[in-house]
Amino acid sequence: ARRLGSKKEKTLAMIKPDAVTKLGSIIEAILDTGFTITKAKMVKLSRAEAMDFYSEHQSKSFFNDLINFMTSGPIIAMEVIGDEAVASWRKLLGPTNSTVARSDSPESIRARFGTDGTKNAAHGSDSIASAARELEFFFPSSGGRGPKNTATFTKS
Ligand code: RTP
Ligand code: MG
Repeated sequence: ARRLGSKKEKTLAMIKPDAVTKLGSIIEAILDTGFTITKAKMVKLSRAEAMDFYSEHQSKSFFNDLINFMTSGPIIAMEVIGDEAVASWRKLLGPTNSTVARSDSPESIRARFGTDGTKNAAHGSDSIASAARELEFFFPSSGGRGPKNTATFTKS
């Protein structure tokens, strides 16, 4: 239910290659938290696409490992809507490093489904501006051919 003073936001939730087989459990966790899933797409990113998506990290020491990991198999991108969805989804994700997540936030997605500091199960946009950029990356408003996205997944 929409509480007074709550802020409806959209964010990008992405299941990374190591956790795609856990799709069902992750969707369950997303819906149990009260989010609505409004779009979903499975894609295998090219190196150029992964480098574009994570361009903010291009100068980091872990960039090449990150790109190798993110192009190692398909990913699932989802548009998720809810109260303060950007921060709230990142809270459900837990700490970036899954080993840290298992000690600090054992119920989190990264604790439950991730492996280490690189293979960490899922991604969440880190700001409203990032969410807008990342949603446009996977779900361009220019549309394209085929049926329009109007279906949603939600728990009443
Ligand atoms: P994400 O963007 O994927 O949601 O993760 P995040 O905000 O929690 O962490 P960020 O600093 O943006 O890092 C992006 C992804 O790069 C990999 N990484 N590896 N080995 C390392 O030191 C290291 N640090 C980050 C992880 O896959 C991380 O999620
Ligand atoms: Mg990040």
